[in-house]
Amino acid sequence: MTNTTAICDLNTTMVFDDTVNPSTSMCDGFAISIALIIVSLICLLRSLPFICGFFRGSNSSTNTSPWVHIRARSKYPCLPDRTNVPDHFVSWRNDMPGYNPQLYTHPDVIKNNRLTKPDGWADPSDISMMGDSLKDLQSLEGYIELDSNGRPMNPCGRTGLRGQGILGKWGPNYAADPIVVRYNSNTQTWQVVLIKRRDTGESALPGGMVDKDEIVSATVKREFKEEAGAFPEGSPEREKFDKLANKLFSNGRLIYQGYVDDPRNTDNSWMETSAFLFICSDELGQMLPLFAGDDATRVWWEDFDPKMTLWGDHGRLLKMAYHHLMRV
Ligand code: RP5
Repeated sequence: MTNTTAICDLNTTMVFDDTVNPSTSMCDGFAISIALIIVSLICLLRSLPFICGFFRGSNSSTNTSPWVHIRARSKYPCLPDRTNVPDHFVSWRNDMPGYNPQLYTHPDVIKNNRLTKPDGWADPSDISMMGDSLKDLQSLEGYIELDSNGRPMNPCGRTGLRGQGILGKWGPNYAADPIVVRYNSNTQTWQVVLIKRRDTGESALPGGMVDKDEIVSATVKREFKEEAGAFPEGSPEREKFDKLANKLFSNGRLIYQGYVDDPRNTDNSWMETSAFLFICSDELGQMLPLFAGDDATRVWWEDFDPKMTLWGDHGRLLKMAYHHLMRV
C-alpha cells in the first residue's frame, strides 16, 4: 500500500510517495532535498512582510504605508506633551496596556467650528456632532477605521495624543507640496526651492493645506506663490514672478500621494499630501525671483541633497524627487 506524506500546506500542498525503491532511492532523496529547499524558500518569502513589519515596528491592520511614523510622536510647539509610545506599540495591532493619551483640541480649532462659524475651517471637536459624515471620510491610504468612540484611527498607528490637536479635520487633512528644482549651470548642481517655516524654524518645501473645493494642482501653485513669491501686489517683480510661476506650474509630475509623518498628527487627525515635481529650465530658474511670505520667514535655492533633514516628511518627499531626477 502506498503511504503518502504531506510536506507543507502552502497554496499548493506537496505530496511525496515514501515507498522505498532501491533503484530510485538516490533520485528520490535528491528530489526530496530539492523540494524541501523550494518549500523552505517559499515559506521564507511568505514570512518576509511579517519579519520586515516586525523590525519596522509597524504592522497595523489599516497601515498601508511601509514605515513607522517618527515626527508624529514628537513635540509640536502648540500641542501638549505626548504619551510616550515605543516603536513596537505604534501599531494598533499590538496592545499597549494603560494607553490613555490626552484628548486635546487647540482653542483656534474650537473657535473655527464650521457648524457655529460661517467661514469656520474646522470640524466640531465633539465627535457626536459629526453625524453621518464620518462614514464618507476618505483617505489616500484607503479605508479608515473608527475607534470605539467613533473617532477615525490614524492609519499609521499611535501618536501619544488624541483629538484634533491643531488640525481642523477629523481623519485626513489634505495638503499639497511643490518640489521646484533647477539645474544651476554656474554651480553645476541640482537645486530645490526651500522655505524656513515660521512655526518650528525648520527648512521645508513651500507646501500648504488644500482649501475647501480646491484641486491639488491649484494648491501647489497658490502655496508656491504665497510662500515664495510674496512681492507687493502690482509690483513689476510680482508680475514677473507670476508669469514665470504660471509657466513652470503648467507641467508637473505627481511623485507621491498619501500619509505624511507630520508633528501635528494625532491618533484621530493626520496630514496627507500630494507632492509634485516641477523642473525649471536653467534660464527660468535664474530668472525666478523668490520672496518669502505667508508662513515662511525665508526662501532660497538649496543644493539638492537627498539626505537633508527637513520639516515633517519633506526629507522623504525629496528623496523620491531625487530618484526621479536621476532617471531624467
Ligand atoms: C506637511 O504640512 C505637508 O507636507 C505640507 O507641506 C504642510 C501643510 O501645512 P502648512 O504648511 O499649511 O502648515 O505635512
